Amino acid sequence: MNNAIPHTDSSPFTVTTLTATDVLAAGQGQNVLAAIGFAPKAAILDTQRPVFTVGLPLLTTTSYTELWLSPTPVHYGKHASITYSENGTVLFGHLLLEEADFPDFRIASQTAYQHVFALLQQAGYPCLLRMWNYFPAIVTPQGEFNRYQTFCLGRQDALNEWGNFDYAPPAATAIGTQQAGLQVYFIAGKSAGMQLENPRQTSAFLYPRQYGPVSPAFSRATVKDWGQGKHIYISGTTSIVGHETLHIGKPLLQLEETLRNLEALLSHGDATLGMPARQVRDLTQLKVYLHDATCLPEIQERLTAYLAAATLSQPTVLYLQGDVCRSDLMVEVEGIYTSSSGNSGNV
Ligand code: 3EB
Repeated sequence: MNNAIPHTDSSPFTVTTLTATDVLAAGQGQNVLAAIGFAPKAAILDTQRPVFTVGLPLLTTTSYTELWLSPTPVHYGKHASITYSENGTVLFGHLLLEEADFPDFRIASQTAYQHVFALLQQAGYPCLLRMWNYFPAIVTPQGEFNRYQTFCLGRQDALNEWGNFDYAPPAATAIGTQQAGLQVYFIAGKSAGMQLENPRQTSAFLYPRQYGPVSPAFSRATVKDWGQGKHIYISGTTSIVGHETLHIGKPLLQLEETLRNLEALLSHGDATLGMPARQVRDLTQLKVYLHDATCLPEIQERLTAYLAAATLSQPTVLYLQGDVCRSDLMVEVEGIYTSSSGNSGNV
């Protein structure tokens, strides 16, 4: 945990993790792109800036804040349901919708993404780089489909409407919460990132129809070259090989398959695009989502041992309780690489 953020390259932001409890006060006097707390309840903490909590229980610490800082001054704005920040190079946006305000969940999802696409076009940041999506009862059936599939339908409706929009599927997370509200946050740039897929996994946008009426519109990772320094944004990665879930009912084996997927993705990325991080242990931060908190000890022990071989620094690891988008998956891991954010260790 570190408060002083050295900016040693020209990338437009760094992500630092703090154990600070006061999310609103975090980053005072600095150029804050976003401050994200992880807490039992999702909330907008500042109506003028993307300062908010994600409603997922922390499993190994009582407080955790991600501070997204810019080396240059930040401007703030609002568009429809979105509160955003931008520094001329990157835009960060956040929205939290009440489902009860919409006729159904498909329309809530469509509306969220309409707001996102409209903002990006208006603000001049046409290229989505990374998305996070959180909403309750993710695998619960509702009518013909489950709610993750319904979410994908609504997102696709918005994409179809913005058909001439410059869209390459960004890396994305979709995780189930235990509370009301569709929460979405994202980053976008003025020029595109590079889309990276995993040779061990079917691209999600090519998934066969058995997983839902439309394919999920995301890629396994976005690699963004900001000029001097590259960032890596890795989607939630889980125990899927090809398009099939492996190791059903065995969380530890699912973690190991997930790590194989992450390593394969990073080495494929290095061979094809050149990567600033070639192994999982080189990443800046990992987020581990567990469906069932009772498997935390075995998962944490295995992942800690896996990362222990790192010589210089290790990723910060955040353990959260959240539901994966298939009911047979117990664990999901996402990763990010940003330069010199000065953090290390487990929380
Ligand atoms: C989304 O936006 C991302 O089906 O393999 C994350 C990670 C997601 C893995 C998968 C799906 C998968 O729809 C959801």
